[in-house]
Amino acid sequence: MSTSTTTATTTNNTDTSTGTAAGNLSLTWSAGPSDIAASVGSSSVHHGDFRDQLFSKGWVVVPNVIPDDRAREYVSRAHDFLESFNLGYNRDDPSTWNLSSLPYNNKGGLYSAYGVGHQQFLWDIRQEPGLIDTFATVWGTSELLVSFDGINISVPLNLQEEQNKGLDSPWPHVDQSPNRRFFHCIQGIANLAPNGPLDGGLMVLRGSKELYNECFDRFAHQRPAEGWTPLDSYHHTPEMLEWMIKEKGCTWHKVEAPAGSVILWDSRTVHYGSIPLSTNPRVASYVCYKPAALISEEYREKKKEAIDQMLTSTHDPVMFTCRPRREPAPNDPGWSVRQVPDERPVLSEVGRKLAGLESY
Ligand SMILES: O=C(O)CCC(=O)C(=O)O
Repeated sequence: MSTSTTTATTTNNTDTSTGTAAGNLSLTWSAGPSDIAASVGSSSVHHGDFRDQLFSKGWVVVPNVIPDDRAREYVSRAHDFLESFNLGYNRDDPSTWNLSSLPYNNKGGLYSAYGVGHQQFLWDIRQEPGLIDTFATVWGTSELLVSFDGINISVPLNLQEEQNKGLDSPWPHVDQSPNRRFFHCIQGIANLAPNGPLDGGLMVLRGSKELYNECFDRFAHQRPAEGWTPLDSYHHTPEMLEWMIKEKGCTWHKVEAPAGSVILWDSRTVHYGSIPLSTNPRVASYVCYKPAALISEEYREKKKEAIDQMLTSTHDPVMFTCRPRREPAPNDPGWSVRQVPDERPVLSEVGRKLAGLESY
C-alpha cells in the first residue's frame, strides 16, 4: 500500500459557521485541517483500490488487515477485560451473559468508561501495521495520529431485557457537525470477530453521504436557535430519516466483515451499531487516524493530558473531546472496581508517535 507523504494544500474551505465552545469544550476550527481533508476524499479520482468505494459510497470493508491469530488473541483479551471486573461474566457460560454481570456500557456493548481506551490490548490494536498502512493509504501519509477510542464488546444478552431497556433501538447519526459541509473524517472499526448478517454490527444508510448537505439545507427550519451543534455528532430527526428513506430512496445496510478486517466510513454517512440477533459476541475496536500535520498545538497538549490521565476520547484524533472520569452511574457496578486501567500501557516508538507523545 502506498504511504507517500502529501503536502497540505491551502484552499479556503472553511466551515459554514464558527464553532462556539459548548460547556467546557473548546473547539478550534481553522481552515487548515479541512483543506487537507478536502484534497483527499474526492469521488471523481480513480485509485483502483478500496478508496474508490469508500469515497463514492461512504463506507468499505478492507479485509486481511490484522492477521487471524492476532485478531483471535485480541478477542480473547477483550473477554479478559470484561472478566477482570469479577462481576460474574464468564465468556464460556452464556447464563452469565447479562447486564448485571458486565461493567457499565451503553447501546448494548459500547465501552468508553474505565479509561478502556488505554488498555494495553487497545494500544496493541492501534499499533497494528496493517491498520496504520490502511489509513496511510487513505490520507496519503504515514505520519499519523490515532484516537483514544473505546471498544464494542456486544455479548448477546436476553433480547427481552434489551428491548425493555431500549438497547435494541437504532441511534442513526453522523459523527460530523452539520456546520462542516465537506469531507472531514474517516472513521474505522477494527473488526476482530467474524461479523455476519445477524451479528451485532455497523448499519449504514446507503446513499446518505451524498445527501449530507442537502439534508441540512432541506431541514434548515430544524436548526436550533443557537445554530447546529459545533460538536462532531448529530442524531437525525425522524423527519430527516423519513425524507432520506421515503423520498430519496436510501436503504439500511448491515455491513458484514471478516475477522481481521477494518470497516471504514466517511463520518457523513448516517450509521449506528446494532445489537446481536445471533449468539455470537461482537468484538470491534473503534480506530481513527488522521495526518499529524492537522493537529494544533492546543490539541497536541490535550492528547498528552488524555494519556497522562488515561482518558478515552471521541473518534477524531486531531479534534476531539475526552470522556471525563465521572461519578458512578446507578447502573455502573464496575466503578468501584476500577476507573482507569490497572497498568499504564507500554507504547512502541510507532505508538508514541501515533499518540502524539513524540514528533515525526
Ligand atoms: O458500533 C458501531 O457499529 C457504530 C459505532 C458508531 O456509531 C460510531 O463509532 O460512531
